[in-house]
Amino acid sequence: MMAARRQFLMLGGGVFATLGFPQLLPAAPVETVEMKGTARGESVWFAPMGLAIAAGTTVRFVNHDPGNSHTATAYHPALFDRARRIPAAARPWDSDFLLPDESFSVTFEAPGVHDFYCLPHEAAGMVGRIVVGQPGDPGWEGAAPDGDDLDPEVRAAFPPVEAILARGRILRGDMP
Ligand SMILES: [Cu+2]
Repeated sequence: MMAARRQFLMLGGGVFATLGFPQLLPAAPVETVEMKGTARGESVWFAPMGLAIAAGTTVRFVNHDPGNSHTATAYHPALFDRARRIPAAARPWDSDFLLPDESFSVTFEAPGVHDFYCLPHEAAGMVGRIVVGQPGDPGWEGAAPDGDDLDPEVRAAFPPVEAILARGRILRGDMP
């Protein structure tokens, strides 16, 4: 009688534990890219500005600049008629304007180099690069060739793909 009751309690505890801790289930990976700026807005940037992720990772762009609105916008002809700088297999994406503390998430699937910019601050060098997977992955598409679409200062602001792959993430202070 006692044994049977103990067995019942243990079983009950097991069911409770399973239902009570859903966070123990494996979650899809999530990374954060912050939009930042100095108090008077002389300088604005993405942090990190270079990020290496595995396919299937969701990146959350969050505006942590109290003084400015920002966007995270993929370079793509469907968005403001820009030359494509994301893999052909990737869907174009655009956060639209994010007010301070607002955020926007994108899940990256296509292997390769995904370049993006902030609509009002591209000319100030507010651009970023996300590298999904690595060269040799099926369908990998490397960095887009530098066309006339970009000012030389903007081209120079993209962290090199090799540096992103080597370090995982590149912050503004890591750039030469
Ligand atoms: Cu901006």
